[in-house]
Amino acid sequence: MMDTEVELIRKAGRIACEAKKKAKETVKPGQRLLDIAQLIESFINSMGGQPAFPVNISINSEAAHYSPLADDEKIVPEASIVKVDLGVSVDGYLADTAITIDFSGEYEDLIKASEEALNKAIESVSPNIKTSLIGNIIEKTIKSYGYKPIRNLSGHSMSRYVLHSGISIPNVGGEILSPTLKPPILIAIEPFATNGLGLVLEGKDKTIYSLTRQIGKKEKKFGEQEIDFLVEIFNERKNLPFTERWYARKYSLDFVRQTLVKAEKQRVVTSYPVLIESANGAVSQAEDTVLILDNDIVITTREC
Ligand SMILES: [Co+2]
Repeated sequence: MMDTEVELIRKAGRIACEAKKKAKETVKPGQRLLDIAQLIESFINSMGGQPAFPVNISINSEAAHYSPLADDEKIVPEASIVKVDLGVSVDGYLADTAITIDFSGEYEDLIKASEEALNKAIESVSPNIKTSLIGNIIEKTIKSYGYKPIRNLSGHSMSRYVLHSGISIPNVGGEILSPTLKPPILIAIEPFATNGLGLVLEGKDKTIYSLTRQIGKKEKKFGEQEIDFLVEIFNERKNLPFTERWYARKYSLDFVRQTLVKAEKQRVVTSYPVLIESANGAVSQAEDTVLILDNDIVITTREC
């Protein structure tokens, strides 16, 4: 990996680290989710990055993949547990990080469980480590608190413009054919802990999308304005996730929604339904991005 690439990866990490601080200050009961997401995303832009994906604000038993809609009126509930998961892209070089905030006074330990699991997992990372070893450590740590790791959510390797580039970092042990993390590699480790069953299911809401392929000027089955819209998304995002919010000013919200439904039917777009703990358990999440080089390990989202 070239020094210039390492620099851009670290810059993305630094911005994500600052954005996480901002999130901690901003998220409060009574605040609109829409305002929080917009504030964090604008902050990322103002620092010279772009959101790697729409800011996720997942509440209570929602584990992941809820980003406010363009006309969202939801507010952060009193006595809730809130996960903010955010990502930064600097010229396609990525950082991914998340925090959990408790407003109930009940879930301090649940948060500690995922945070300690993350810290221990990070300490264990070395070049060529097996991913199953990381999963083992996460599972053990979360169980030592009396909670369950969410077994069907995992961390992931990342490459330029690709948020999930092929290798999963499990939150449980026991995987037999486990890949090794051969440097140079960029990974996100993201333990989720719950007092529920340790399994997420897809909910009804869909708020996050990505393109499945490059869009050309002469797509069949789409009208002129639809093509302009999809090409614009491709130029800005490549295959990185996006939200209707980012386009609902230039185009009408109805047009954006209709086109996304149509594009999903044509398999030009894929969506990520909100993920909810199967027993409606409370969920905590901690996440950082780690760059594994031959002779250095950098926790990019803690460099601020
Ligand atoms: Co992630």
